[in-house]
Amino acid sequence: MKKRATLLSAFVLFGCALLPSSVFANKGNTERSSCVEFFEHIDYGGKSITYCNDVSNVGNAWNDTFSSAKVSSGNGVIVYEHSDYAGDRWELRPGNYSNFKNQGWNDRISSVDIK
Ligand SMILES: [Ca+2]
Ligand SMILES: [Ca+2]
Repeated sequence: MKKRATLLSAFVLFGCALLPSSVFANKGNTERSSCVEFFEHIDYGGKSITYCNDVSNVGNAWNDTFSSAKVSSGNGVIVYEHSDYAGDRWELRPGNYSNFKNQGWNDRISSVDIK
């Protein structure tokens, strides 16, 4: 346990040295948060928008439009079917998601919880 804690501390210090403090500010802790870039169409097509903080409502312009996404390294994100983190949820780990139809999530996302 002691070794694990030491390694974690080293990682956190290393991460803080490399990244601006604002990356950590949204959750008020030292965990590393992901950012997510959503795209209007599958295969990263159309318009895109990037979120690095929670969004309780993506707004009329983006509601039920996202069809693909890229999630940066970190703790991942959880997307919700409705605004205010309601309805069905889907956790996206860091990585690329080229077609939400594969997961039954095409044109459904209305809010986003950055982990
Ligand atoms: Ca779409
Ligand atoms: Ca929705």
